Amino acid sequence: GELVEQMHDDLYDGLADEVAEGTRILLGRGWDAQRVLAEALVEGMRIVGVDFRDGILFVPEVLLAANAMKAGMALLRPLLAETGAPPVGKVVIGTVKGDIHDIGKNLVAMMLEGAGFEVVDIGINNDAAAYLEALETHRPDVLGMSALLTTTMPYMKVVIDAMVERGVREDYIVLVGGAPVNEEFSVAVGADAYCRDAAVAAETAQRLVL
Ligand code: B1M
Repeated sequence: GELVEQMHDDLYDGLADEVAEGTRILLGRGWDAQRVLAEALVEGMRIVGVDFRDGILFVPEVLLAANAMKAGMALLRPLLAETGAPPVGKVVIGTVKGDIHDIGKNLVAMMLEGAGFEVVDIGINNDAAAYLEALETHRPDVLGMSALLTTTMPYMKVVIDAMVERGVREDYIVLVGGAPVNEEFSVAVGADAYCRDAAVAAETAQRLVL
């Protein structure tokens, strides 16, 4: 409706308070968190992405839009992450070296929490040593890697090769995702599965861990 379109505009304009307010109103109308996320926030960011690609928006504007999206996500987080279930496993997740995109990864982390996983988020721009160190420290069941750039996604193979070299590849389920990643790529780099979106990531992690 009108409010959702207004939220797309507010996200586009980087208006964090307005996006947060719109999120609150939709929740107040009884929308579930998934629907607010998909129809208001993710769709709004998709529109930003198109104009970014076409050179209508630039990095500073898109950063503001990302900030506004995060304001909405912060309100959805407790709803998406709430779970009655006992912990089903542990996940270490991070964005690969050279890549600072974190919205998709953050969403995946929230959905994994909602599916009952304990999630250790190691942030952005992780080199292979950082991933290996996190695996050793936290001993998760699953490693999740995110990449949003065609230039950074090959780094997933560097990380997996480093795991093989260290002799620990088989100790973990490796899931990969991000806009440029696909099934074929995930097979080529030696991951266990490609996850198209956050919901699929949560389902896949559950399926492979149990
Ligand atoms: Co960037 N950027 N960006 N950017 N940016 C893209 C990715 C781009 C497609 C835009 C475009 O041209 N249309 C393009 C990449 C082109 C390419 O590689 N082919 C691009 C570019 C070029 C760049 C810069 C190089 C621009 C520049 O500096 N000239 C630069 C690179 C910086 C760097 O990383 N070194 C850059 C910078 C930025 C900002 C900092 C301004 C900002 C990021 C802010 C932030 O994340 N904190 C930004 C943004 C916001 C985008 C777009 C517009 C939106 C990304 C996003 O958050 N989407 C993006 C355009 C687009 O994707 N259409 C774009 C929403 C999010 C919910 O979706 O991240 O796909 P997504 O995550 C999904 C799935 O992919 C999946 O689940 C998520 C939820 O369902 N998933 C996983 C993601 N990770 C997963 C991990 C898993 C599983 C599933 O593990 C198990």
